Amino acid sequence: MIRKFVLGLLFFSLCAVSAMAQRPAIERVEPPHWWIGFNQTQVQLLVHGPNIGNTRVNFDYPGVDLVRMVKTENPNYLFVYLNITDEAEPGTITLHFDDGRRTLRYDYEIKARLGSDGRHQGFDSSDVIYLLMPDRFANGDPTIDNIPGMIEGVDMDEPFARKGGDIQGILDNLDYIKDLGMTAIWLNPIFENDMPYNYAIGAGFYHGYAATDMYRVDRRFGSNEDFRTLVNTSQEMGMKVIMDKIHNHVGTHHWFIKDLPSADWIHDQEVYGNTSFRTNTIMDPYASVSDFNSTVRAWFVDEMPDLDQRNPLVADYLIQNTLWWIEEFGIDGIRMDTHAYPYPEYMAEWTRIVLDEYPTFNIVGEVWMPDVPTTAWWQFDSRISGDYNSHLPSVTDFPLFNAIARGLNEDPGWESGLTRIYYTLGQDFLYTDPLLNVIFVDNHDLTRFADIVNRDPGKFKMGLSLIYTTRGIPQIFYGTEIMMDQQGMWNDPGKRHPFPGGWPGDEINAFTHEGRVQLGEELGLPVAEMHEFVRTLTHWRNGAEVIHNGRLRHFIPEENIYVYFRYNEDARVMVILNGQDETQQLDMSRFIELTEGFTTGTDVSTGREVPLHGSISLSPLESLILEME
Ligand SMILES: [Ca+2]
Ligand SMILES: [Ca+2]
Repeated sequence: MIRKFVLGLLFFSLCAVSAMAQRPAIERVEPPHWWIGFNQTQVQLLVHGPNIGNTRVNFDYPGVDLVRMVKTENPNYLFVYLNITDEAEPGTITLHFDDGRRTLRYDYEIKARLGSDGRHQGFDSSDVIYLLMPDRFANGDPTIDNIPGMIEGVDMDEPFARKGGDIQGILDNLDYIKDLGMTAIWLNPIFENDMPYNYAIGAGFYHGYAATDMYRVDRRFGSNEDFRTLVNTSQEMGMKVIMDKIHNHVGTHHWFIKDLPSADWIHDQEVYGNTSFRTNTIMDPYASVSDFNSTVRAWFVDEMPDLDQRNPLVADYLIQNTLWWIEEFGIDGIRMDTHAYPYPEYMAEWTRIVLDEYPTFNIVGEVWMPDVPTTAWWQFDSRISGDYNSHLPSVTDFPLFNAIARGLNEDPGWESGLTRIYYTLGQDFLYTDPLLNVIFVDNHDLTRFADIVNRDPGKFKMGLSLIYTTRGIPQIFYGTEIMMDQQGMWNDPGKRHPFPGGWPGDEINAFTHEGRVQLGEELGLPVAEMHEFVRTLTHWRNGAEVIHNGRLRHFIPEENIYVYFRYNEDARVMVILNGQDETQQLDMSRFIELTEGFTTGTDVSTGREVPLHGSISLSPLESLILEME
């Protein structure tokens, strides 16, 4: 595929002479507009159109200077760097592109910034994040299921096809998410993904990770204005919005991939192949160069060309694209996809700049690492990353997820069962700030938690109890609150079934209590009870400051019972997880260092009162979250 691009570029240069004669034109300028008042005053305008690279730009606008023009081997590009000083007033810069014979005009708007009041709020351990996949949550506007001129439409029978979920569907159900108590919404990517599909090999791009335009919401989800409405409405309701971004790759049908600015815009797939996914090679002191390249410079999949962020034009483009979305829509946070796959130096610089411009903002990097050291390496100011500082506040806590998924299902032993969770958390000294870890029992890439615990309600509640009460920022994947499972489908679409009730004509509407009761009867699962459990825990946690930032102290599991406390000067919570599928007695005397002076604990979800001294009886797989008095 790369060879084709290179040949294409060669063709351009061979035609350079005749191209000179062709009239330059402007088809696209990115970013579409910019602002006055960033710390980083320079902005790169990517100007694209036939032979625009054969022009020179000039303009006259008080407070704005031309820094430089950069041409690439493709004459259809001109990169114009402006310096927008604080002296500039909002308005329109008329740019003149002159090829020596004629002049093209382009009006470029610079705006005043709106400020961060009620926007750019960041997220932290006081939040509970609801993750949803826009194509799979709810179809609020069937009139945009199929867009003339876009490659793929809706096919409800094909698992890898689009299902028609959209922004209107999310807006229609914000009340539901709010009622659950969620304080933040993380959307899987909303960028245009106008990609050809091949369902036979599972290549469907409903998930949004193969952008074809990084300044436009996919029209099958809605418009950029619809996204603005979603952000504003969510924020007015007290819910933050976290946007999913990808800087490692775009889709093969991205407009700039179809007309590459330069061969070094992306990595050559014929040289580096597809990624090994071995992101440990980034910090492995013994990693070979070829292994590093096979991770960082290789393509994620055939449909996702790997961007070369060492090219400063690419780096500037991506950093500005981020600032544009934050400033334009006022989003509160970013979840950076495949955070470990671009050059780590670039990721650090990107993160530093974003947080420098937006100090109240937060970013979680998807660092899907197998263990605590390789995860902790990625957190800001890490003591174990040598000279490298990622600047990244939040990391995805896959080690804790792995410990939960294994620990709930295996026989207890010296380091297995709930002890696995205990050991994993005991390595928190490696993190700069484990309170900022995003913690979860599943997400869009993982087996549904209902399947992980084989639909066992006790284990299901135990996993949720854990992420709601241990350190970190809990994230709930849409449908987990109704025990949604994969219905025997063991690929990605199985993890992302449409939410029942989100589609016109759905027989069961699980957005309502009646629907959840009905769904539970049909599946033989405590669907409504689980929803109420999640709802109760979320609302309780929102008001429980001791869980947000209190200290954590835990005890060596005995008989597969894991006990820990969250405590501060004002409150104390005791969590007891009975990992055994049998009734057990728990002698409370071992916990006297934290129970002294308290007499009773009241379970948050059931109201059951237990004495904090003597011995208590635990039901099989019982989880207790006790507010201590
Ligand atoms: Ca739709
Ligand atoms: Ca890469």
